[in-house]
Amino acid sequence: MILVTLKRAILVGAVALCSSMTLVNAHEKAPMDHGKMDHSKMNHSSKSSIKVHMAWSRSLPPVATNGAVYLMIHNYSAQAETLISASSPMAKQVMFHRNQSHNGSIVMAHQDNVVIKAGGAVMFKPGAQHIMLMGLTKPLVAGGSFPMTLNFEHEKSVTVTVKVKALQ
Ligand SMILES: [Cu+2]
Repeated sequence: MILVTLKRAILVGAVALCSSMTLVNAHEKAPMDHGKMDHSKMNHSSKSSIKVHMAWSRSLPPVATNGAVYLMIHNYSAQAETLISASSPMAKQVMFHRNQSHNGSIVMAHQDNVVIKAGGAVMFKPGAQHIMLMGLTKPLVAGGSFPMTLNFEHEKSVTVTVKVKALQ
């Protein structure tokens, strides 16, 4: 399972905090043992947290011009988060789509953004909400993978590895 979190960003913050603490304690005889600091508690006190996992894409014939990415976004923060854009070297443009019924047929409707409720999650899955790779730059080959960056309104961007799976 792919689990990409904002741990790195949180870690940077924690390191910065440790550095300032080191400065504060520099003149004391017994400097604080940073190894004993509970960094997990600091993570939980973080204002917001976005986790993206299970990112995958379906392999397609080389003639395919567009593809789709499916994944799940969890919002562990106390405020709603909005996914505002996404990008990947795999496509010229990345869009958010929702399948809608229109005059008796299913069409893909473009979404400018996707809101993830506080404490909620949004799932992009086949036949429903999905992330569209418009203008593939390379074929989607089973067994391969590629990066995708998700940009949020409040949180820092999250880059996930998308695994390409064969159609079953
Ligand atoms: Cu689509």
